[in-house]
Amino acid sequence: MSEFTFDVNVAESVLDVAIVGSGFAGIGMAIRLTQSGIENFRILEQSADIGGTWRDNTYPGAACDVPSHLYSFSFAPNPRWSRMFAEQKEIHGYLKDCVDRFNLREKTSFNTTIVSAKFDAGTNLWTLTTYAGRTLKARLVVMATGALNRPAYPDIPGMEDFRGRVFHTAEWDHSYALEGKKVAVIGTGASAIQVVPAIAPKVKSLTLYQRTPAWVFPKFDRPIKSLEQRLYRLLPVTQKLFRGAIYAAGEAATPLFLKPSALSKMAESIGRRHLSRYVQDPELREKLTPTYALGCKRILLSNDYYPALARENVSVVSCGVDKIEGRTIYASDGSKQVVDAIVLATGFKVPVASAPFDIIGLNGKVLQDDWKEGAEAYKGMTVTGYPNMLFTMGPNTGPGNTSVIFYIESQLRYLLNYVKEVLAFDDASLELKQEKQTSFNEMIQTRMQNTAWTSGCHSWYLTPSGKNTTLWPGFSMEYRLITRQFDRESYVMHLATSGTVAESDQSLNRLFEPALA
Ligand code: N01
Repeated sequence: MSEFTFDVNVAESVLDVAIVGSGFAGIGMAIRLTQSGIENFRILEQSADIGGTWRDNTYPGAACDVPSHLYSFSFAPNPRWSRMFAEQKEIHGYLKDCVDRFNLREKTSFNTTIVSAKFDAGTNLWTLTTYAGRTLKARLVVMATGALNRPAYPDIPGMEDFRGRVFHTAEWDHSYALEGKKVAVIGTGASAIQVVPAIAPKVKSLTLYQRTPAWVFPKFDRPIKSLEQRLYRLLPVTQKLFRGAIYAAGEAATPLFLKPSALSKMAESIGRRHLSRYVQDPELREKLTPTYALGCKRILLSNDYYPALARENVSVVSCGVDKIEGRTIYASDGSKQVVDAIVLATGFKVPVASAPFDIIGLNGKVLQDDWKEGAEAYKGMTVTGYPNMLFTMGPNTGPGNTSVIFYIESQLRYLLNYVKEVLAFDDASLELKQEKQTSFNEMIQTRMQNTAWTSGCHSWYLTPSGKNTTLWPGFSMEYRLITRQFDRESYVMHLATSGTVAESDQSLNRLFEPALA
């Protein structure tokens, strides 16, 4: 399939909205635009299929650690979830269903990798350039490129010359059979705790390289019975109520992250009990006991991770890897291990630390430069100097304790109103006032102080200088409330033909009578 699978004339005309990426955020935005009667948009997807992280992460055991009723769109509920915590295939299937249900496939250009976006203040248009060198113009761009989609490879001397197979969890090599093999897994994050139990029974031996142990809690997973599914289908309000209850439980846990406290100490004891229930060996138990505050790194849910580590064919090396020679891994504690394959469960390059491609805004401003010391945006969605460039899952909008879909939906509402304001004119752009971005980020970083996330551990939430540019430092409901209304007064409107429009004309909103509540 080639780039621009849509009519070439469309490529030559101007899109109202270009959506980059077809994961949850991109699909959600497309659905919201469709429901609002805005049809002149396209989704630009670099791969041959939709789905983002749920297309890419196919490693054995891949599943969601947020309950499915909450990890799905409130405006596209799925009464057929087969488990409380769905597996990757089912979530990918759900997204494909959404695409079909809202006829989005014909609006998607596959194999279309955007490599740059440049704003022209003379026309108020963005020009997007693809990897193949083609261009298209759009009035607004919605960046839905995902938070965690670029695998991070560890810089281990000798890894490139490893004489076995090595692959990242996000790029699983399904052609390679692990059965009977000696396997090393590097990393102990959310991906590792899923893949280790899935492969441990098949492999000859598994050595887990753990730099930092994780806090692991019980996962209340179970199959959802057909009777329950029928109830959700026939009486959708029951699923809504259940979703609400799951949301409320997650929200109630927010104080655990905002400040290490007596409550977090109590919660830590649940984690320690979970560990001692499955791991009898005191030496192994000690290795697996975290020494940093609960919540500093992502809290993980699993019922089979600790039992897998207690297996005879599994061993835990509690340090990093120094070097690899031939098929031998040398750990920093001096131990060595000969293996056939290495699984890198080493996480992702966090994109909010840099723009995913060249984004050039007003007066030649380059977003990568602006974000060199850590990304920042206003409400995680707009950035001064980059009018009509809209971010989903941008800086400081990641959840520490609830579903990312809740944050995405908050953003879709806000961004939809932004889009309507711009499209009410023929050639308008909305530029964020600098003081809004500055004061918003000062507030974020002030609130970030003394939270569990900045209490002293190494995590992908933080930039190398220790600034948290990824998470929202409060209750998710607060985020919902500040994104509920589009604050037009935070922006200055420029018309390409006649200059600046300082004040908002609220009546323009009526041009787009929302089809949604
Ligand atoms: O990655 P991570 P992940 N030598 O960055 C270790 C989402 N997700 O893919 O902790 C040795 O958490 C590193 O060690 P340390 C979710 O948001 C969601 O597991 O830095 N080790 C760490 O243990 C999650 O948070 C689901 O000391 C090295 C690990 O690699 C995010 O993705 C499922 C190393 C990386 O852990 C990332 O999770 C899976 C080195 N050189 C993922 N370099 C859901 O269920 C790194 N490490 C929704």
